[in-house]
Amino acid sequence: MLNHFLSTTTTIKQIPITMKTANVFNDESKVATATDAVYDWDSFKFAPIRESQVSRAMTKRYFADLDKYAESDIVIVGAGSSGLTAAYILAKSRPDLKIAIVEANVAVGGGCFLGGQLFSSMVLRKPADTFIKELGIDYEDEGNFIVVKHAALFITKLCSKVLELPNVKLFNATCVEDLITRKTSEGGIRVAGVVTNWTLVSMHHDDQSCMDPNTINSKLIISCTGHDGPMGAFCVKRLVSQGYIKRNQMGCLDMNLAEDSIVKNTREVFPGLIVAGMELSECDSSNRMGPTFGAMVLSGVKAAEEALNVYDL
Ligand code: 48N
Repeated sequence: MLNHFLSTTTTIKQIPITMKTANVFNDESKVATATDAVYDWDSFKFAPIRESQVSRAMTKRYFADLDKYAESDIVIVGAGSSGLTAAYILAKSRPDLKIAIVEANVAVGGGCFLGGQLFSSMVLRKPADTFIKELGIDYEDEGNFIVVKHAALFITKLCSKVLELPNVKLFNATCVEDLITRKTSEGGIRVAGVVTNWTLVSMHHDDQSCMDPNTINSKLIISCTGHDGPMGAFCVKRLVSQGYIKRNQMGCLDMNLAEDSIVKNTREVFPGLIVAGMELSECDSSNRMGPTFGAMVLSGVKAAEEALNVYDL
């Protein structure tokens, strides 16, 4: 590739390069990578395909996943920093569990693609550096806290590690728009799954003819839907609307108080529902912490531990 670039560029200094030439399309034994392949751009052609093959390749797999995860062991609502951390810990420590992640946005990350405002570096207070080390991400050590050079580096590395695990399925651009509940033998109520729809449909139920939802049954929901955004704190707000729990809104910013209480209070807030990350502040009135993410990460770790300790999964 570089050869081609060099051969057509007179201004670039000729860099001596050794390129393994491999006919990347015909000689299977020598399938080169993009950096060492030499493409003959003049006669370049992709292998032929029919559009229906692409459609079937996508839909066959998606519907197989819908079928497989229609009964999940755990559903994690929200693929922000706390939700993805919980998914990583659970899926890695319990490869026997089926874990569905439902994320309303097309993209994962929630508030964690930037460090804060429009600044990209991400601050995590110790001991959250333990998780960054686990992911193998470089950081700068500033004593009581560490700095990852870009928040997107953290969340994309975490997401790729989660999606590489065979027992996880991310349903993105899909929103949890209600909860499945069941009466318990003691006469109470427990959460027993989620009700989902395409996010664009969920956001327009009032201005289009009804499009009914889909469902995922599961033993446990871990809700990490944050405090912000069009559906922030969804599961807490849904239980509040039914009068099952009280609503105590997020408190003002106090970094030290906020991070300690979010991690300490990560727990099952209702039978069948563990809440983690900033959604918790919407039921405990914890302070907000602003642009520091250590509590999100360790809240996700704690939610995973609570799930394994409290539930017979
Ligand atoms: O990043 P968030 O919003 O949530 P957390 O708790 O993982 O991290 C919170 C963190 O980013 C902060 O808020 C920082 C620390 N700031 C604090 C402060 O003081 O301001 O991710 C939540 C995810 C998002 O990706 C949403 O799209 C998604 O949840 N989501 C949903 N997904 C599916 N169904 C829903 N109903 C839903 N609601 C939100």
